[in-house]
Amino acid sequence: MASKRLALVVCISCVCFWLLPSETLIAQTKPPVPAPEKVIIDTDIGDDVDDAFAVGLAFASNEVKIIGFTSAWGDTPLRSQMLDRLLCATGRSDIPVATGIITESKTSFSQSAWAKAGIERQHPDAVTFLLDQVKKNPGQITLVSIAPLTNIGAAIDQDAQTFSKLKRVVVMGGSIRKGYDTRASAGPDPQYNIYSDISAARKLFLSGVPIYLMPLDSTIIPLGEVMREQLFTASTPLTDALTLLYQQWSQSYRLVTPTLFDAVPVAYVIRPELCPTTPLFISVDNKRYTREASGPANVQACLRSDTQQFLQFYMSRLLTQRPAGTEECRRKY
Ligand SMILES: [Ca+2]
Repeated sequence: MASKRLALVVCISCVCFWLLPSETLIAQTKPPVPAPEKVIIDTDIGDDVDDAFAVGLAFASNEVKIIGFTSAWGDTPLRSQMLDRLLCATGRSDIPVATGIITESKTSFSQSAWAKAGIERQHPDAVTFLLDQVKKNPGQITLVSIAPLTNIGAAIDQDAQTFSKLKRVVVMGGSIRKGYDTRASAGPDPQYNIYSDISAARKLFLSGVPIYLMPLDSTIIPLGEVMREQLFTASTPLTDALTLLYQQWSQSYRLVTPTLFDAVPVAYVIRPELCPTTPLFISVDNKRYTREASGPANVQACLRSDTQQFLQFYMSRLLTQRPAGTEECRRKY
């Protein structure tokens, strides 16, 4: 009996010995998984609802590692409070939130009721946070800008050399050949994120940092009723939050169909083929337009996107994610 057991052990050892090299070989031949892209998201979340939909896409995507949020424009402390609540609800309270420069804003903070139900606390300064993170990760950080550019202009003023060590800035902003009215004959318009702080926008365009621009030309992507219903009945902590934010936005702005402007730059970071870019030289004129001019390219601009492809990608991400907050978080809110 003992000799049979010994024979079995020897046999298993032999099998393991012969399996080991092939498993090692498989491990060696697997394509390496690229490291997640380090991103900071500068957002005016709470006014239009597309920022929340954009943040949702980032949460649902392993290709990005969010190393922080900076709140931008208007009531930035309340935006930080809103981000805290959203992070808690989705189990992402590990992500730092920093508060940007408070400005006057004529835009309604449509989701303020949801934001105010969050918990007030002190946050670090956004400009300092951004520059500190760039110093710690030179050449590695993608700044996703989905708000007026005030924090970015201030960061350039404070330390242009450090700012230049960003890997790139991916911006929702501008209007090159098309505007808010998407008919080709209507032409471009001054765009909100640019005209709200023209001085800051000019500083960014002159900064020398690689800029990937997602203007109105490629970001007017409506989220129609059928897809909204799919999202709003998915019953995940993220989609539940988006449902309430959508309802507050819809009631405040008297609108039904949101446009996913800000989700496009986030999608671009994850799947650049969704928004192919063209090199252009862009400047901001005195009438607040982003104009093409002759000169060495200072941006890569996405002038056209495929709405159906984008929405297919977006919905597949949002419908398969399952991030959930902790019990402590559920008690807090
Ligand atoms: Ca925004």
